[in-house]
Amino acid sequence: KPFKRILLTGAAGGLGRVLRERIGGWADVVRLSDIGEMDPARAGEEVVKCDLSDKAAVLKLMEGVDAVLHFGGVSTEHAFEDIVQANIIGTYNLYEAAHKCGVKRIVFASSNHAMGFHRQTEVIDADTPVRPDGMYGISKCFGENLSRYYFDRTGLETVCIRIGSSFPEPKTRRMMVTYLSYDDLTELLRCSLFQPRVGHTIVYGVSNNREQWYDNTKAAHLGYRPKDSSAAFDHLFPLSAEYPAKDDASTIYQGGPFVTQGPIYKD
Ligand code: NAI
Ligand code: 15L
Repeated sequence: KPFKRILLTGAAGGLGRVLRERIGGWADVVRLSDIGEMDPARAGEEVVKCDLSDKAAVLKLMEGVDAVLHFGGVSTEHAFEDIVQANIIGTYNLYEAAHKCGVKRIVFASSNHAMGFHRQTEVIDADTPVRPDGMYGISKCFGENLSRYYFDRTGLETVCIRIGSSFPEPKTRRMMVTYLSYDDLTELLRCSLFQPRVGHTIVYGVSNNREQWYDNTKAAHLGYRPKDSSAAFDHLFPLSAEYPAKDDASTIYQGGPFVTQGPIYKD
């Protein structure tokens, strides 16, 4: 196996629990970590409870690790004070520890919300300027820039996956465009970990859905070919008059409902 020990952060979360069942064969040991409760370790696993905002604990967590799947953190819009601990200080602690421990590669679970204020009529790629749609999206931009810096300064490689919507099935009409199946997510992680050279890559994590807001040409070197499509869920969203009006922000911007959830501070 190419890796001795892979660290998965966010292991108690929605995606972490799915990935736990799928990445066992990728390393001799998978170290699972979260601030929340996790099932006990099975063969080939280690379970370590850790708050990402605790710098010393994260350094200890990283010992003996050679690759990281960084999925831990606040995963929706929240007060900046909460986001800063897990996503900004936490991601900084993770990169600093990874550098100190000689980690070769990190896959960072970024989000479509780094780009959420682009319109649904646009097709964006890895070089399109960021337009975060809230404090959560801003924290993902921070992770993307931080990882860019660590690559330029130290050679630590990162693939930033701007995940669309990875759930068992699309929950809204918007998610018919942003849907990423669990199989395609797993395949994108496999490509991101096992391609010989990735440098610092930004890729959109979506399935082969009929409508696309994302152009992954600049991440072609990953070799990611999604197999699934949200078309399998067409029956969930029959065309009807109930589709939100054209002046509803959630149908104008790619970030959907997130674009009206972030704070606007007034004196
Ligand atoms: P989730 O909220 O279910 O899981 C996140 C996990 O991070 C939780 O188990 C939580 O306990 C843990 N966590 C939060 N603060 C922490 C801290 N201070 N220290 C250690 N652990 C902490 O979210 P989900 O859906 O599993 O997403 C995983 C990652 O993927 C997140 O980073 C999220 O931003 C990203 N993502 C997910 C998308 C999706 O469609 N599921 C879309 C875009 C991005
Ligand atoms: C995200 O970044 C969130 O983590 C996830 O819960 C979904 O809301 C997703 O984006 C989305 O945009 O559908």
